[in-house]
Amino acid sequence: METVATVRVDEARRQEWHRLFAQKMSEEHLRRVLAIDNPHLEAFLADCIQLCQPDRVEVLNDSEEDRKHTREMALRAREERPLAMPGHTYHFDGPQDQGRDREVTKYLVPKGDTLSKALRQIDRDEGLAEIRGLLSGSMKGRTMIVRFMSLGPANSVFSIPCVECTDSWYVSHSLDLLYRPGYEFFKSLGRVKDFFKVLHSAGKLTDEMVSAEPDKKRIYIDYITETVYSVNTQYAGNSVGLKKLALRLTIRKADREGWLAEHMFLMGVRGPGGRKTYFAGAFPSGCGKTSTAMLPGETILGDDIAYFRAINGECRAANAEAGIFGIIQNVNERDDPAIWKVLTTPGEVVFSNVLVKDGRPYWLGMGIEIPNEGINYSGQWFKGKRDENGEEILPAHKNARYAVALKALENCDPELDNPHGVVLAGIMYGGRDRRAYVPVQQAFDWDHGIIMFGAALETETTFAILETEGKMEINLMSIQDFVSIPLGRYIANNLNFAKKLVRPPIIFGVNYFLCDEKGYVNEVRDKHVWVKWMERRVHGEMPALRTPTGLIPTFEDLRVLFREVRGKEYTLEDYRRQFTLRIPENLAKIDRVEKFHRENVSDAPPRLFEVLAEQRARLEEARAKFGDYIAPDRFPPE
Ligand code: SPV
Ligand code: MN
Repeated sequence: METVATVRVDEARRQEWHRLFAQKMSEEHLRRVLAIDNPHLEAFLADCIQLCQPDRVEVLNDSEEDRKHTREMALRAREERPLAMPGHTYHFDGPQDQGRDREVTKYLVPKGDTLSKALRQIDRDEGLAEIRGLLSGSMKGRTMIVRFMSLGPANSVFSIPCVECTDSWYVSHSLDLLYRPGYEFFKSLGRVKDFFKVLHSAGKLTDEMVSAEPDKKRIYIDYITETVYSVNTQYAGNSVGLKKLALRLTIRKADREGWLAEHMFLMGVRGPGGRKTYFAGAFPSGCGKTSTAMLPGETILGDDIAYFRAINGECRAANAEAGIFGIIQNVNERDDPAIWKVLTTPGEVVFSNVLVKDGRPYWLGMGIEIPNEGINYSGQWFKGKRDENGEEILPAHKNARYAVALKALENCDPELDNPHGVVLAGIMYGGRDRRAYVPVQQAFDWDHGIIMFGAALETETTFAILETEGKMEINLMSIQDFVSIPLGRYIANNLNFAKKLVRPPIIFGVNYFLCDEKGYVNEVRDKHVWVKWMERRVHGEMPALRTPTGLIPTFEDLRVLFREVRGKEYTLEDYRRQFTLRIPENLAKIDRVEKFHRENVSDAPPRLFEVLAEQRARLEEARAKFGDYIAPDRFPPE
């Protein structure tokens, strides 16, 4: 089968493609393609056109005029509808298209190549035949929109040029909100071959303008040609190829080139004297990722995907994206003032899968009474409505989202587009762990942090059961779904990265979910205290106590920080409740982590098992001396 990679470019073929483009594009748009002058790009566009057979092709550039055109077309096509607030719109995905779809997202693997068993995959020839069959003629009667974007700031060491062809104006609009424009960037690149390509078609649509054939939804990733194919889906995590689909390609690219692509936020944390220190953080969904990045008074540089490069011995970090596609559930005025403001004042926002009534959007946990009827992704909705399986349909989907540009936020960090990124001082990993890890601790060194907080990152799959072991799921570095290279190799790349750095970022483990018999040992906003402590630690400013699992804050420092940050009196009782070392729970965690890696990560680096064994030995030694539960104030200074 002929695909982009196998096309041999000769001038006669180029002339044929140009004639094809001329049939589908306006003169101005044809000129835009020719101005890039890249036969590899032209081959991709010609392939998309011949395969999907759109009536027209629009090639958009970086201009405000084209952004406006996309917004207008999304409304005209009824993929989005206006809300009462100026600039706000809403979009629905079909009932079976409300999230990333692991089942139908697969790697295309050529014969003779192997990927980790844990990754969903399909033979490349078979998969290409299937998805190209589904895409065949899918844009008849429609417009194909060609978008050029840059992952990472454009014209920088971080940038990855991307082109997405789609028949969805909602997808085009999402690209504008979430990524940096890349048309001029493409023009500056010459005839490069290395760029990411995405071909998306929403497929057949219902009267409500949602994908009508969810059983034919497929999302296939061809790492050989760095191409993503997506069909019969609209949910942005499946259709905006630059998000998690491109992340899978990026992890392979970073592996080849010796840098890291991570599922992390980036934030600036204020310290004494107004200084600002940059942190990255990895948390599985629903574990406090965006709320950490959005802490009031701090700045946000990114909320989902970060690139790290070693440059002159420094770890420099940049956001792959320029916007937020955030979970809206539980966003409320008290806990998330910055995002609340954007969602309730004029400006460009796309809401998806919320409830709409009288031109206003509603979502779960917004802290305001939700109407008893309205429209949502199920159509006309009323309280008590059930789906065909008899399940009650909630007013808004739990995975309802908002898309906004980061620049719309008051707390957006001014370094967002710095082509050199920012110097990263710290990294935090956090899961949902009721039993073992203390709320915050610093790793002894890079390897200890990468293994004990990153590779050992666990999260609870059910919230109900406290006692039972085995309800924890490992989601290493919170990126497991997207790791497109062998998992052990990915861990080894993380371990080795520090060797290129003079002062590697300090690694911390956080746990916002520790419980005792009375419930959570912390309040939601206590995380701000931990973040401030980390900021002080990376500047060597507060002493710590040395426990078998990491370095923890002293009671005295926390008293000061709780007063400063939260205006709260912090007691020795609070401290002991939160920071008592639980030896049996920590040993059980090590057992689970070791079992996971022995069973699932055939190429796990030997260092991983050494670090686990060292921590086990430290815990056993402490137990022999002090018993199973050790109050924090018994540990010595570091
Ligand atoms: C996530 O689920 O981690 C997201 C949203 O950031 S999605 O675009 O669906 O990946
Ligand atoms: Mn994410």
